[in-house]
Amino acid sequence: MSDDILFYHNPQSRSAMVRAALEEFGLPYRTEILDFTQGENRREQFTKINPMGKIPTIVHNGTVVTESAAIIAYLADAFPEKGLAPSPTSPDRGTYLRWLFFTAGCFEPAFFDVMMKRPPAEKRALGYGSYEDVINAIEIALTPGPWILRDTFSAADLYLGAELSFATRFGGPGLAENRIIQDYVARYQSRPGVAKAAADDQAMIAQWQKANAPAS
Ligand SMILES: N[C@@H](CCC(=O)N[C@@H](CS)C(=O)NCC(=O)O)C(=O)O
Repeated sequence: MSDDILFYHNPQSRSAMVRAALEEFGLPYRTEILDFTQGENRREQFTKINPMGKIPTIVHNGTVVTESAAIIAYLADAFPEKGLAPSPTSPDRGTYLRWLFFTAGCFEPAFFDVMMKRPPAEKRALGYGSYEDVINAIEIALTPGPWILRDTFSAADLYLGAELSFATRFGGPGLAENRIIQDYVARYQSRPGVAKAAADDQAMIAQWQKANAPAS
């Protein structure tokens, strides 16, 4: 059993959010790149670790953790000295957990409903509500900011900031003009670890593109 963090990654995927978190935590980790075009995430070697064949996935101390939000929350608890999660008895713990779960359970599906032109979730029947309601709730949570826990940056921001960056990049309706969200995204993206991870991932993507460019 190794206490290294083994990180399954592809820079063109949600695992970029976890790489940003790992860099922001300042944790050493080993990266295993999975090439979707080669079906590497669907090979038995990986599906015996994550039967969903999805990344991000980490293995730490023999435990497999999947789901971006769970991985980020796990790291914050596993490395409390990094100060990125309020303790279980802190009054901030509820707010912290609330927005981690809200981002995964409400923001993501509502965002994909609008992007994939699926009918909006009925308020009562499905657990997450409309895109407009979800965005409104996030705006309230980020006011006055600057972070979910006001002046304290936490792992909840590592996840919400990453999701809102991703959603802005993919053209989530109204996000580019939303001052509250854009100011928050800019603060998230200028965190040193987040910026380093983005630069490293961009460099890896550029290298792949160069390697696969048709010979001229
Ligand atoms: N619920 C997971 C979603 C992970 C996910 O869907 N990852 C995609 C990349 S963004 C993936 O691995 N897709 C490969 C596949 O399904 O074959 C999370 O939040 O981490």
